Amino acid sequence: MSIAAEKKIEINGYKHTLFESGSLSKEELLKTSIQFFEHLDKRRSVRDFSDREVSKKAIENLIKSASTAPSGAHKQPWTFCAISNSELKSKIREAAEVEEQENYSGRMSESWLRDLAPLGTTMEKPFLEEAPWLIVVFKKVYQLDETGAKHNNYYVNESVGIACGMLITAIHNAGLVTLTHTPSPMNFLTKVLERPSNERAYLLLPVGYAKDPAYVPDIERKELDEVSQFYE
Ligand code: IYR
Repeated sequence: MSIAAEKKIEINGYKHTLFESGSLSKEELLKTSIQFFEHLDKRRSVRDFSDREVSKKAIENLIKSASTAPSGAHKQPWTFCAISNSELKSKIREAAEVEEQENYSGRMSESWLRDLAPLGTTMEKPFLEEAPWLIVVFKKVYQLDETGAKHNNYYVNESVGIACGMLITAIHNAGLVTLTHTPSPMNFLTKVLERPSNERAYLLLPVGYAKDPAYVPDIERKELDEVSQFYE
């Protein structure tokens, strides 16, 4: 039995609000955790997109989901740029392929290329024009205030990485597909999208429906005992 708790209180002079969680029974916990795993286990990186439209509203909701991620000192050091404009998508494809040409024909090691071979990736990136939306995630390495003074953000890579994971999960949950494209180096995105000097491109996610049919590499995930160690 718990006592009715106050909704708002002060701790050390700072406002706090009651955390309301939906705690589950032991059985419900097992059921929902396995169901969520089975749902996430269906996610695959897909490179072939249908030209079926995805509404702006849906993309906004996906970004709102990603932006619920935890971040260092709650700085939320990210900007999600959502692009459906065809000219911009073509510009991005062109610039990404210039970099990828360099990557695939010299910058990447032989062993890296061998590791990628089963995934069928090449320097050609048609999905950058075919997907109805591209989401380019930028990290904010620092924040500028009204006076132009710089303020630090904390654990920026960790924070933005977590937000990207949540974005990928939201995309999958919406029945859409994506892949994590990391054109390297990515600074051309700052120019094409005219981003401010405190932002650096972090990840590019094309978003849309999968082409029907679409094929993905026939690969397996590691088993639980290969990715975990329990200390009881
Ligand atoms: N950035 C390149 C190469 C690439 C690298 C890895 I590691 C991948 O898992 C997939 C691709 C590209 O996007 O093609």
